[in-house]
Amino acid sequence: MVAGRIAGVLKDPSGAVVPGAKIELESLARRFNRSVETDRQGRFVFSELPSGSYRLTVTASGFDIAFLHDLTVTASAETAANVTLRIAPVQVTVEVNGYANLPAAATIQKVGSDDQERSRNTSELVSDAPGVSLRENGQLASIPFLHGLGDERAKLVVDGMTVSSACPNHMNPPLSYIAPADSAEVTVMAGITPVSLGGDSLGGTVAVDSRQPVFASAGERLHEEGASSGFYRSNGQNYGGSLTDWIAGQNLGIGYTGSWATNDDYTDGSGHKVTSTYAQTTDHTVTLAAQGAGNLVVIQASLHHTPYEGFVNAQMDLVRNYAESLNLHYRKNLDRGLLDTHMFWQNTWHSMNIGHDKSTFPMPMFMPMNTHGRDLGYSVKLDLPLTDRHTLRLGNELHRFVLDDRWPAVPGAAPMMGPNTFVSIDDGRRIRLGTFAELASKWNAQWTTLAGLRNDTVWTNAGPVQGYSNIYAMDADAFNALNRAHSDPDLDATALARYEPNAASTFELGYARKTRAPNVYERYAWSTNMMASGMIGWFGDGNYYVGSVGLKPEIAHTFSGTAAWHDRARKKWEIKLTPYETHIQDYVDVDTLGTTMYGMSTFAQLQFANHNAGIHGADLSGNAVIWNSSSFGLGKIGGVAGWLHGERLDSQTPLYQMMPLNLRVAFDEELKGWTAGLGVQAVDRKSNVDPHRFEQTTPGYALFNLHTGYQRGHLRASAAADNLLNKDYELPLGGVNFDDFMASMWMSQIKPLTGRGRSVYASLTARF
Ligand SMILES: [Cu+2]
Repeated sequence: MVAGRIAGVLKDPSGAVVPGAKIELESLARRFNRSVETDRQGRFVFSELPSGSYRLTVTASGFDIAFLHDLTVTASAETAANVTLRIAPVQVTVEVNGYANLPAAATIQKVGSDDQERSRNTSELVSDAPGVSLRENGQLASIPFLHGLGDERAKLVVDGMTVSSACPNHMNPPLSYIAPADSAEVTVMAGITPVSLGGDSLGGTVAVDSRQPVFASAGERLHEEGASSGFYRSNGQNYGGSLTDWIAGQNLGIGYTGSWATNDDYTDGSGHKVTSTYAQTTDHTVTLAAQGAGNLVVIQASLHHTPYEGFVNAQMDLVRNYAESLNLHYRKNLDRGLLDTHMFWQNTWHSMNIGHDKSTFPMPMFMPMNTHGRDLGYSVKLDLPLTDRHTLRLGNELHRFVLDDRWPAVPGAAPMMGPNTFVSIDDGRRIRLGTFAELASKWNAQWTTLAGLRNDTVWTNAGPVQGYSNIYAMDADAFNALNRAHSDPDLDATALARYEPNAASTFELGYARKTRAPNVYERYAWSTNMMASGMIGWFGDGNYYVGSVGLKPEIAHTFSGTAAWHDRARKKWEIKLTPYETHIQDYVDVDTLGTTMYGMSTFAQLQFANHNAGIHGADLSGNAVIWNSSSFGLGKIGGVAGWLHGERLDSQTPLYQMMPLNLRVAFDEELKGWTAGLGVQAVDRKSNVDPHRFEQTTPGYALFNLHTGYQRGHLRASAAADNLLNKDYELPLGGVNFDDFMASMWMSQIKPLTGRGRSVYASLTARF
């Protein structure tokens, strides 16, 4: 079999050629993405392409984005793809969807410099996707919830790597290891996920990818691109910057991305300073890439250092997190098909104690806690077009996570906190081997299906433990006497059928069975001592958590449908509705061991336990071009609404942290290098609360923001005002303000965490 190619010339409306434009090619049958730049004569070529259907995206500054849909490549032949661009005021960010291998409800977002600048952390890049809500978790990594299932119930993949939180409070989740400045593309699949992109998760998948390497084109000796950027936010004195540079020949490239950001505590809408919301972080990534003869190799080496980060909704703060990682990506275009492999390693040193705000409260409790996590894994995926209609996808992956969690003795604090080291987790292991097969089929112009099966076998274990002293001995002895090794062979299945009766509508129905085995803390957090169990838990609720060695995996059955209507070119308007229903067998919830009162507040000591649960809801999203003319520019409106209800079935009580009805609407205008927008976020009152965790209701609220930007040549300036009206509001997924409770000497009524008051923002970016 000989591969085919696509070649073309890019021109502007006057017929002049356009050099230096970015041409991206995506396969409609598989997850495949390549990009080149047009040469001095406006030419571009993609060679060595497997037969199949492709979509071409053209991005050139000063022009509207152009698409060529459904380019067919056949063996040994050249497909012509000549494109004429349309003048646009500024480069726009597009959201495209509807690939044969992604559900219709999925969104792929190209991250623009505007998105990078305006996101405090990488999780915020996904906050506008349908089905997503964010839980506050420090300043560096909010936690995405997909259809009410978040944290480790959602799969978070960064450049093909899967890493685990090496912390009993999940202060360092996966998305904290990629800075917004390094993020180029975000894929969000809430609910149904193809087995090739899922595994060991229930709620869906968020994949964040950094820039694909761009090599010099035929007429170019060296290709260089880069950017430097700085920003300032008034609320909390948040400022920072980033630098990225990439130099490549036709076969080899090297690049660097670094970013740094710092912030102090923010102030809420009532003028109250919210303590322990400070943070500082630095990221460095060096990338090496090589290509040739249908092969692509990318090696990334990263260092992430967070010297401190406060956690207002936890008893402890992060006092140091240092992680180093290596990621190797190898892709080969086969005569027929595509081989895609990743190998990765990450080493994380994480330390907690009370930080500089909590240490000023009355009776501060110093308590060092050190965790060390090691992630090691690989993935191999093979796409094999069987016939014109069917593509088979096979894959195998391994993720090995090893964790130690030790709390050194505090001098003079025996027997509560000495004389020995408290061993919270000793050599905790979670090893997962996943294997899948998936068949993507395009039966005719109207019908496509996707069917997949996967097995993930998860082995967990942990070594013997000890407490600070003999007062912990009963629990430690009982734990050490247990057989702690588990193996959970879990089966996932996905079936999707899509019907596109015409170019203006899409209907899709899907079913997924998804499983997640318990994490190391859910099984092996062993102490029922109040002080020790108060250190465990990633819920921001102030409660006390104890593990359960016998915990079973969670199994979710999800039925979901999507109906979408759009104009034929998918450029002017779209409206999309996704209702869903999930039944979760053995959802890892809690049983109450006891309750305790401090002053005016009540807390519970809870043990992880399996209970059946159900979540149902719907997402509605839409966007439309309101006007598009040379004198008025481009005006657009977009909105996302989400509603869901989650319930534990035996007690008929609400699940913890279910986002109430919420709506986001944004109006944006672009004219001659200038952009401006107005956004509204409205959230209903949270009245369905989990009684087991003493979750509190939060009132409804609406937040307004304004933003503007101006681009001229290589320079871009932007400014924004968030929470314009300085609304005082409580975060429905923010947990409690534990700092205020500590500051009152554990006497006050604990309250939900309040959100940021008005903040004014400015940034400047130079591209070179
Ligand atoms: Cu931590």
